[in-house]
Amino acid sequence: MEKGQYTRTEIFSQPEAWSAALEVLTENRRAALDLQPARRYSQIIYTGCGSTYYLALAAAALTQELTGLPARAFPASELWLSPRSSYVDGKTLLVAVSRSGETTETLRACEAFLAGKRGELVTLFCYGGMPLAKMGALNIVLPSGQEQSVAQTRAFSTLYLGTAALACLWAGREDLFASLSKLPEAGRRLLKNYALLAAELGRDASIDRFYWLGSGPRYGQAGELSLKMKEMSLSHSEPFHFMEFRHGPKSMVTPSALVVGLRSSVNAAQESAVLADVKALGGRVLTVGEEQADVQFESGVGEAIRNVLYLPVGQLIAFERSLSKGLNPDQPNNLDSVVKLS
Ligand code: F1P
Repeated sequence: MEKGQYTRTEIFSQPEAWSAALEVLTENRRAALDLQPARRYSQIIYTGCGSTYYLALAAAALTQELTGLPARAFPASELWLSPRSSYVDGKTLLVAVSRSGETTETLRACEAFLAGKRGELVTLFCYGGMPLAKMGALNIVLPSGQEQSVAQTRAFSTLYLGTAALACLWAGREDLFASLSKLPEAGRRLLKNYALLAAELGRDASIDRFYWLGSGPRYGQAGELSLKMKEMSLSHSEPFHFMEFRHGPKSMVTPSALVVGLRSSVNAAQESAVLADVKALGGRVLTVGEEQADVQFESGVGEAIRNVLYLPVGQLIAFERSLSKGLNPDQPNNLDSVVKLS
């Protein structure tokens, strides 16, 4: 087996996985709408572990932005072991996201939530027949996110797209829901146009630290890309909200640092100013965004629903760095594909 064969296939097949997922979400549209979160719940909570916790962060920010309903994200272990510092009173819609559908912490969090009669559960996962698949009032399986690799790439972006679709539906934004169908083509273009740039950066051994900046609905993506860089290439990597970078982490900027800015359009000026500071300190910068960026989407898709496009090139940089260090991104150091506790 060639090192990274699975991960390469999984990264490059994301557009097809997204198309298949959108078909499943369309099939579940009525059931999702019938939950009527804005009318029936005081808050929505998203949860997962590792990658799917970062997914929960991204999904919560987007859901609150679109629906106006309070939405937060917690690691499943927090909901399971520290419910009092997590939940607030009032009927809750819990959305549990898990590639495997059998991560122990996620199952325990869902069991405790249901036992505590806190509200209703929606589950999103990639493998049918797993414990999580039967626990929700609505259970959505996205098999196109299944993958052989331990480090999530296709699973993350496909499950994330599922949460973005739910957010559009729950916000009554059928227009945004419909335009999700433009994302697979935009993803294909990104993977084609920037694979070489990602390879150059991934193979650049003069880079010894990575910072991923993202704010609002993009902070979760920053966290996920940082985790990919750690899991696949064993590199120093950290995510920050854009403006937070000046409050200390900036001290780490050297010519060997690469700062990847997942730049929005709405706050482009402020976010670009942070990246300009990094450059002035001699750090290297890669801007990713819809327009005027090193990695440019030009998707024509509304800002709220194109955050999945920030993922592919960052995943490829981590993938290429892993291979250039002689590692195998299909089987990261110390990791299993599912954390099962006794
Ligand atoms: C969650 C998870 C992954 C991580 C690793 C171990 O799995 O923590 O996020 O990358 O593979 O498992 P799941 O609940 O999403 O299946």
